[in-house]
Amino acid sequence: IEVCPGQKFQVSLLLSHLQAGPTDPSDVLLEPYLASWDELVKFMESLGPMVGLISKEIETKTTIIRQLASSPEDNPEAELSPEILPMKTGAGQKEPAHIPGYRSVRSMIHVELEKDMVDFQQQTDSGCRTLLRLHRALLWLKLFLEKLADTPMTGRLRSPSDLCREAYQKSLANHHTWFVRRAAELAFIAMPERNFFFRLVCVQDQDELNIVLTRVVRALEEVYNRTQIALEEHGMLDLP
Ligand code: 1Q0
Repeated sequence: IEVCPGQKFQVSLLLSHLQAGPTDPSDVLLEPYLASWDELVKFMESLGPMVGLISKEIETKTTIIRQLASSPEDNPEAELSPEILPMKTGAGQKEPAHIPGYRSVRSMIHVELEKDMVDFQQQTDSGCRTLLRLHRALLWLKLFLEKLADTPMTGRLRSPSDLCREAYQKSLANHHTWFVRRAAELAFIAMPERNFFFRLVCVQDQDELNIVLTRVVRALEEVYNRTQIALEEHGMLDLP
């Protein structure tokens, strides 16, 4: 997969973040997970102000998890065992780059359950319920990219806008209020034509787009499936 110079969103970066996520045993590292979303936000920003609402929403969610991950007072073990923490080098600061409790999806689940931070009855800003929002959006993205990669044997290629709407109705829409579903309609209108995606990922035609997107979808799937299993095992697929 080529690196496109001068473009903000880089599909190669998205792919490498997604591939850096999975870790053993059946877990996903949070830092690359959130970095994948940073890259997707760059894509959204290239679509203009119509979808600004969505990139803001993603940034709000990633910021919540990052703040939890970097607040030492909420993470006693960060202070107990500073020697195992990756340190931000440079200024000689003793500030942890991230906290072990929020290293991965499973470690976050364990830390938050242990500290009774996950509310199964009402809405809070726990990392788990916040991750669940991003996780559901990842399913939408997977469905959308699968459809965009697909090259029908007969008939013409359908517009990304329609594919986007279909993917949304099968996934995220089920979790959104009426108002948010209307807002999503606006985002579908802003979805660019297929040629935009050729340029975005530096390919010439649909066959090449298929190759690139298939790789992204595989990486996405791995991250999605692992997160899904971890959340499911802890009864966290419906956190308010
Ligand atoms: C042009 C892109 C179209 C995107 C289609 C999805 C539309 C979703 C619209 C949602 C508006 C967001 C407003 C807030 C929603 C929240 O209510 C909701 C629940 O949170 P909470 O705290 O109230 O319980 N939040 C979410 O569901 C979070 C995620 C929403 C946004 C998901 C959009 C993901 C976009 C990814 C970038 C697409 C890149 C494709 C490029 C691929 C190139 C190879």
